[in-house]
Amino acid sequence: MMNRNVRTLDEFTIQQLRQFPHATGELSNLLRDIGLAAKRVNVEVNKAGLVDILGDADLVNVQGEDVKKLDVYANQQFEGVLRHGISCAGIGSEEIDDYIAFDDSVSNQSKYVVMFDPLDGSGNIDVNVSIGTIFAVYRRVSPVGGPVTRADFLQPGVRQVAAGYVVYGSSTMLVYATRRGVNGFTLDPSIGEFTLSHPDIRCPGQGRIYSVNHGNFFRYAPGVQAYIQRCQRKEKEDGGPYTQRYIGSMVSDLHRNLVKGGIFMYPGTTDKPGGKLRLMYECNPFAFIMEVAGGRATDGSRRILDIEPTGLHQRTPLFIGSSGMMDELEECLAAHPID
Ligand code: P6P
Repeated sequence: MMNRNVRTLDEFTIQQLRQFPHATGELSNLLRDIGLAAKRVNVEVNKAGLVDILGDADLVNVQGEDVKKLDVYANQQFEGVLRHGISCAGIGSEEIDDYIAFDDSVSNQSKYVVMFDPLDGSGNIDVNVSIGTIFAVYRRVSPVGGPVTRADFLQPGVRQVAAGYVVYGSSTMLVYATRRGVNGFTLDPSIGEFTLSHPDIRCPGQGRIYSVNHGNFFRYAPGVQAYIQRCQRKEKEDGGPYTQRYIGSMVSDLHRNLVKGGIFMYPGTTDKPGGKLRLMYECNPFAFIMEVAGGRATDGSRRILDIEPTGLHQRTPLFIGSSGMMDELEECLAAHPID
């Protein structure tokens, strides 16, 4: 018996559209396009161990990292649906040096640009750890009708119209946020559709999970070390004990902490003070999602969404999660100021 109460991503975005009669439907179309690309990537991720799509593609991306074939495939899928859709004027991608202006008569009429990491955590592909896609949607600042410009992409995260991620895990989920809320959709293989499974996701104000790479502990600032040790000392009467969970795949770590509550940290280190994670297509999207869900995200001193970007691929330290845990982190950082 078909459960007609279960809404697909398409039905949900159209229903959202009906609440705004003056909306053009472009954003709904864009989110459905992203859902289509995610379904195609999911097929390949699920069979990655069976076909010759594993292993290096003998390519190196702009980050100087070995590009896995699945990275290339995922990038092609997301670029393809956005280029051939009617709702995106151009893209920026972790896999591509510079932004791409689609610059055709239809795309130039669109008011949105999209930045994405097509397959984050791809170093985990060969060991079957969950990986993900991360995306951010901005309204272009250049005039509709012509090709997009660099200024359309170098906008602070606070100007995102929507942001989301896909986690290719034990089940495949697409989670996206607009200012109206965060909603999660689980792919139902029996009908090949993303179906609403996590309506109105809220991040608990307190959690008991802290996520950080302990291997870098002695390269973190004193305030970060102090907070980590504060987490380790938590007892029942103080909201603990805490547990340390770190998968090494940002989408998986952040999805868990968003739903259950927790804090994720990728701090700067003595050798890499700027951190590792990318502002435009990793940190900004998750910061937007987390804030809509009631959490917070900073680089240790500034709100992530307020950072004025200077480059498509710039890195930033990231502290993100439950608001109460972020408050405690900031107490530790303030008590150990970096001179
Ligand atoms: P580390 C994966 O390579 C990634 O970009 C994120 O998905 C993940 O959170 C982070 O790097 C893990 O980095 O240095 O702790 O292995």
